Amino acid sequence: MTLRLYYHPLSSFCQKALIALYETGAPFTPQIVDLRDEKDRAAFLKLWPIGKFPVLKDEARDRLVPESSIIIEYLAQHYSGKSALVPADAARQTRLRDRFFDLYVNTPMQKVVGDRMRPADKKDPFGVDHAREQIRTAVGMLDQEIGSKTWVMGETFTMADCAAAPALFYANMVAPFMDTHKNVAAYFQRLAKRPSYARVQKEAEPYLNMVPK
Ligand SMILES: N[C@@H](CCC(=O)N[C@@H](CS)C(=O)NCC(=O)O)C(=O)O
Repeated sequence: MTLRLYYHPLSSFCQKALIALYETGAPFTPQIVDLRDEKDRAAFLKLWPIGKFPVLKDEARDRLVPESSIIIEYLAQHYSGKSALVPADAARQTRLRDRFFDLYVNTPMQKVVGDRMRPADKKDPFGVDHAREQIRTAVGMLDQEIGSKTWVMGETFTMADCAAAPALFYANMVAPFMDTHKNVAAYFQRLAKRPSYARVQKEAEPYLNMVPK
């Protein structure tokens, strides 16, 4: 096994990379990192001092690949199998939509959840309101766009869908949209049935009670 994924099953950005790994069918060794565990944390920081996962290690090519989108680009280049995670004829549009979900859904969702873990005197209600507003804007845009499509880029499941699935799942917890945005709700139902994401969700289930309410 040449690939090793450093990750946590609950993390939305790790789930994004995991979906891509399951889509490609590339064999890999999953290595759970518990950032609350001092030893795990220190070992992970030694590997990638930024301290954010997912990180992929490719022993065969002697490469360390951080950042979920870069991991997916790497898989698309070297381990794509039958999947077209970044289709050559629509690469820029795919990347734009991947950025869209990371920057305007996933990151603001993290802001809202992260604020729940802050001490009472360190909360940032203004930032949280802004983050929720950003999610609502992004979901509204997606609702207009996704209507006639199966996946974000049309009929092909791409990196953009890998980014969308976990981002939407958690975003719905902090700025619910299932009852108000029917097209996004239908799209999320399709994502939930996609075997790669269904597997990721099943693996995350035992940890879901760790999400701060
Ligand atoms: N831009 C990064 C974001 C990764 C990220 O934010 N990961 C979170 C988990 S979802 C993390 O590592 N959080 C731990 C921390 O910040 O201490 C990517 O796309 O991989």
